[in-house]
Amino acid sequence: MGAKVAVLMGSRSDLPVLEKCFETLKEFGIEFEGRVLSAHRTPEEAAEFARSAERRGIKVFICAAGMAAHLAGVMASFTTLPVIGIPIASEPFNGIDSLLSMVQMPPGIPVAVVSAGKAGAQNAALLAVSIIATSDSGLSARLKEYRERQKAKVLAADKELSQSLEMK
Ligand code: RP5
Repeated sequence: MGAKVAVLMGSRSDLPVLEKCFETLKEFGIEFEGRVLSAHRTPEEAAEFARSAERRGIKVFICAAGMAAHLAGVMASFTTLPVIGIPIASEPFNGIDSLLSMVQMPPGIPVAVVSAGKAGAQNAALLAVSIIATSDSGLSARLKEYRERQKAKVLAADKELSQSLEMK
């Protein structure tokens, strides 16, 4: 079939943050490709990747980057595919720099920015699943089941806490 989601990171140092993203895409059986491509250090390669993505069957981009985090915006400038940005925390501003870079796209070229860091990595994968599920009813059903399992866990924790407090 080929990859449907492109997961890009600005540096190899971003990889540990993306574990949950890969795990979540695998959980839903979504084929993906992962690349280290930098908007600043490898601009030609990044542009070529973005330009060729649609004809290679990619449906969604996920771009993680820190510091002057331009990767998501640069990818979005070369493709009309949806682009999701994950702000990565890095020195010296702890991710505020990457967050502000990503949420300040000028009008006309959108980037959907998720939570910073590991929570964002998971949410980016789930958002990519949601986008692909708009034309895949089986995937949509699996996403609804995922939500139900999540709900059941919270309700179980709530019940357990209530019971333990009653015993005191
Ligand atoms: C960004 O600069 C990367 O996305 C990374 O988060 C940050 C630091 O990169 P390294 O110096 O660790 O390669 O481009």
